[in-house]
Amino acid sequence: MRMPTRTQVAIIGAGPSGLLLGQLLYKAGIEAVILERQTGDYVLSRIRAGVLEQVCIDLMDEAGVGDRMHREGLVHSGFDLLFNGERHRVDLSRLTGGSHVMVYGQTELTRDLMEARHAAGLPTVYQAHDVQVHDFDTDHPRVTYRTAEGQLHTLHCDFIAGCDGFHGVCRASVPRNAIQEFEKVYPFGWLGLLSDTPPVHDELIYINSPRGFALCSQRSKTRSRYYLQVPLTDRIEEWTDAAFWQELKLRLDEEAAAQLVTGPSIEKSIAPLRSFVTEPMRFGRLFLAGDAAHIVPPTGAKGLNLATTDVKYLSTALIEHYQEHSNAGINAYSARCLRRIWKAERFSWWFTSIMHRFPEDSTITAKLQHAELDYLMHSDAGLRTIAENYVGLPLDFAQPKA
Ligand code: RFL
Ligand code: PHB
Repeated sequence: MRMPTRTQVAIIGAGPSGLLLGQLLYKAGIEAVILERQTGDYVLSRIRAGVLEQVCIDLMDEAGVGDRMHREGLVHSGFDLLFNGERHRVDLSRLTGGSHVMVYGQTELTRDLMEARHAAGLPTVYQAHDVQVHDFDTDHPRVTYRTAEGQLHTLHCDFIAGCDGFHGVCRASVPRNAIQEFEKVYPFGWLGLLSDTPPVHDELIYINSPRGFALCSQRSKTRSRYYLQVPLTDRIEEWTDAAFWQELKLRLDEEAAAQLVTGPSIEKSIAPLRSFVTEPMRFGRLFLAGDAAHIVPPTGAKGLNLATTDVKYLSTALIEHYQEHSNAGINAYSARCLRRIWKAERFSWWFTSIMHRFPEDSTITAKLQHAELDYLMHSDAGLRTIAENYVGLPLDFAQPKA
């Protein structure tokens, strides 16, 4: 491939944020080049999110890549909460006037976006090493990188989109006095296991058990995804499949434990839990989007969904810039995103706090968690507050009128 030397938007990172941005810009006739550190296969091997909000579903449609998601994704109109030995259903559809979520793996969503980009012949440089962003505080930003063969290239552009995840280079390139970071690291992680076994239940089950949190999720009618809260000191090599299944059974109710089908793992990994927000999210002509700007603990299933709404605000702003010669969206980008992000951060932190065991917990804490959950499950206002946050707040929620 001939390496492009100039584009309108240089996108760093080919995860869901970068690929979706590329696709929305392409639909609007705006050029972009994506630079990705890893290979495409490596990006697809990372097992992450599984639950899409309506806003994310709509964006996949807007990007023209929603067909397979609608065919193969599973519409879920509720989920179960298990605590104090009892299971309770949160009826998302009833509580939100008909909304639902879609179970469709991040891997599949990423594959659909990658294939659409490839089919349209749009430029993506995989294995772009040593990416560096320059001069984003001027009107002439540029990005330098080395190809897999070691050649140094420069890409000139109008804007840089930092879609390069939590460990990316874009946020790290911002002068320390221009950025504020807010962070909370939780004293446990999630051990995840993927297996080709039928899910234990047709909806997700979130579990607060005396042995710690667990989650029964799924990718399809034949593929399950389970998680266990584990101490941060646990090492993945120490968790055999047999040990995982045994521990999961101990955290389930009797009915679910009796129905659990076990099998060999396809993937197993431990993820730390963190709440993290960067303010602001725009620095001259550099924008941060997705995990590059914020992290939520996965309990609320919000990370990928937030990433896609950042991308919606960013693509709208860039389209306004090019088509209407207005910088209003660009100037409002950071505040718009952050207003939504903090609400998802709050929900994810709160849901994490009432569902997990914390090392410092005393015996009263579990009792208080059960009382809160019991209250929520028996109050329509309580159920509604969980449901409307879980299905995702509308894009214009609490946003100032344009
Ligand atoms: P990504 O997916 O991390 O992609 C960033 C890309 O940038 C590349 N990159 C670079 N490229 C060039 N040069 C550099 N210097 C670079 N540095 C990095 C990386 O290789 C990568 O390809 O960020 P993005 O696109 O913002 O997407 C965010 C989502 O991946 C993330 O928020 C979700 O996975 C979070 N998440 C969930 N979100 C949901 O909405 N619903 C869920 O059910 C859900 N479950 C989860 C989750 C995350 C989890 N883990 C493992 C943290 C479950 C788990 C266990
Ligand atoms: C997942 O299926 O990976 C998943 C589902 C719901 C969550 C987190 C992860 O809250």
